[in-house]
Amino acid sequence: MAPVAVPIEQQLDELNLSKEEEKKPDTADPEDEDNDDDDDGDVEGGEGGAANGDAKKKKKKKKSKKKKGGAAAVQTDPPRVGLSKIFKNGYPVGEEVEYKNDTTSRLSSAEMREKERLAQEDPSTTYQNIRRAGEVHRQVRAYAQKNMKPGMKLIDIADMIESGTRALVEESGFDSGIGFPTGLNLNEIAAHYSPNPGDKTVLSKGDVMKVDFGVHVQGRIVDSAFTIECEDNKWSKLLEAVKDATNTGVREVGIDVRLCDVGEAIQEVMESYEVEVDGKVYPVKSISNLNGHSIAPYSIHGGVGDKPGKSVPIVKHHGADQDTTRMEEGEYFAIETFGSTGRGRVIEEGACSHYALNGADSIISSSHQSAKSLLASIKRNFGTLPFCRRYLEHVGEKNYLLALNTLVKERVVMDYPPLVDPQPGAMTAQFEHTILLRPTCKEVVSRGDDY
Ligand code: HZT
Ligand code: MN
Ligand code: MN
Repeated sequence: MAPVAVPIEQQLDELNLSKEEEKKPDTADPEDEDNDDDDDGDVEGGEGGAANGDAKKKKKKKKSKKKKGGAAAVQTDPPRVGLSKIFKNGYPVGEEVEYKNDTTSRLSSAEMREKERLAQEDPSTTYQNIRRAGEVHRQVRAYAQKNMKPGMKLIDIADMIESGTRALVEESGFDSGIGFPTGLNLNEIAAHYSPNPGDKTVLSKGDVMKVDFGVHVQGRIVDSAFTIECEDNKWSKLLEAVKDATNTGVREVGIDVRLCDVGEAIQEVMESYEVEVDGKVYPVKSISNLNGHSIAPYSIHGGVGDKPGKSVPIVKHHGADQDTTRMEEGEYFAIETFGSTGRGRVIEEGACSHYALNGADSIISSSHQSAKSLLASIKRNFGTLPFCRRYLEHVGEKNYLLALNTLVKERVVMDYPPLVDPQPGAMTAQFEHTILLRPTCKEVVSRGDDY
């Protein structure tokens, strides 16, 4: 956007979004049509209905020149304009996809359309929260994709993503914020690596990095991830295989679809690829012990109380291992697949960064005073949302490591260590989308023009 660095305060000023004005939002401008607000059940084409809209952008630009009173705000560089300032009549709709075997034609069913209308009116089921989170994810990752460069510290990449998320989602207590720690997973690390305070790791030429971050609005979490290759293109076939596998998962999922059938379809596509690097040919394997998952309000793994969430396999299971559980209307899912040129199985290895309160059982609190007070802080600041060590520092905790380890030992807090393919030289990739199983169609809320 801006060819030379313009201070954020100046950019906000030019948009008439100085700090005072940010606090008293304009009333909705009925003429302001910069969102695709059509919930009339029509399915948009293959490319994301959300992140495109060039024709409308021109209109938006013209309007934004009118600076006084009800100006349609545009985004700054870096992104710091809260999305409620930009979208006043609803957030962009994700990619709407017809169910694969829609024999009863949910798309045109008056009953299903009425069900959606009612869902939209209820604050607990409205699609506005997840769509707002989805648009934050698209805008933040577009900025990250443009600005991540070799030589940058992972901690600065994480800060870039998290500062953007906090600003665009208008972080506020439990109402909106970061959904879970930013995963920046290099090479053989498939998931759950986030730099801890003081981490000196640098992104280097040739690195393959999985960027996995989350945004929530009223507990509705968008969980979406992509893979980049720093400078090189050696592993582009691996990235292509995993993107294809994830899109296969997105095509297969639906109301009454068995979880095991999604896994089988994903593996078939994933393992139809091989990649040649430096004269060596590697078959691509689906990482057999990683899964997609359901997502419930404030619950990234989809579990609610004692009830576990649903896992979406990415390999075929046999006999008793098959999960014949079916997906249901109204459910949210993270469809994520991981490919590897190594063993195709991950182990837990390395320093832990990701943690979350153990929501399942109500466990007796620690006897140690330091653990008790850390637990109170975790409950107050994160509730059931996952957090990392950097986020503990962000809320002012110091010298928390002993207390944190105590809570993990007592199983009050769960730890999620990095997940690594242990075969030497293994390369891994991931793509992930959040989808919503609406009555009329499925909506890929995180779809963009990038992936
Ligand atoms: C756990 C802790 C976090 C959920 C998947 C995932 C990143 O592997 C059921 C199936 C963040 C997320 C999660 F801090 N995990 N998606 N994106 N990680 S998971 C899981 O633990 S639970 C898969
Ligand atoms: Mn994820
Ligand atoms: Mn996930």
